[in-house]
Amino acid sequence: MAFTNYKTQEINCKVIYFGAANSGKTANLRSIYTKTSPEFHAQELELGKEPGPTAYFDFLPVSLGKVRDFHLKLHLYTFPVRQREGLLTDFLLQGIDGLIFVVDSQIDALVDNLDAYSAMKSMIDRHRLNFGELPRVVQYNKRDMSNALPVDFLRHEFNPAGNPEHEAVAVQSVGTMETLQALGRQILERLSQNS
Ligand SMILES: Nc1nc2c(ncn2[C@@H]2O[C@H](COP(=O)(O)OP(=O)(O)O)[C@@H](O)[C@H]2O)c(=O)[nH]1
Ligand SMILES: [Mg+2]
Repeated sequence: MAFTNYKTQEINCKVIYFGAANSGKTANLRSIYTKTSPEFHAQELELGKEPGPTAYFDFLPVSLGKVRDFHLKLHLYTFPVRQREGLLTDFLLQGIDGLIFVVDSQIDALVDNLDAYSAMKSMIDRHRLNFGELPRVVQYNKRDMSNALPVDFLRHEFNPAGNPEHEAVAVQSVGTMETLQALGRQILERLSQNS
């Protein structure tokens, strides 16, 4: 749940990147880190040094700028998909304000994507979060790969509800900021409806 600190005039929101192992979640955070100017970095971060599966989770706090008189801070986490229950899952899912599902567009990754998508939905159900109401964005990543499936096909599988979506090449920082901004907009709309 978004946390507003009136003293420091900050709205803090929690955002989770879901997706199959190797879909590019850490690559998204790296890209966001390089795209946000240093003065907006709430603190230095230590993202996994090696590419590949993330053992625990990545965390990156970023500021998306000012909304009215408040600074919007997004706390970005990547969700290690092998982790499906337990304390870490509870901690990560508690109080989330929005989610980004990262699809690896490659044909060979389809089964892993489908598996991650259904795992995400059932985790959200188990934590009694309403999947239909959570601000969310679907990202079709790795669009640079020659074996990428057509977006129409991926949309049918991973975005049947027609939520905001973006194509991306996370390692080239293409589409990563747009994905996050699309989510930020939905989170703000939600906050203004509830206030
Ligand atoms: N070609 C290409 N490779 C990517 C892209 N995004 C991520 N990768 C690579 O895919 C691998 C897994 O990415 P990573 O961010 O570690 O995946 P995670 O397990 O979801 O955190 C790494 O080797 C990345 O360099 C992309 O858009 N295009
Ligand atoms: Mg990772």
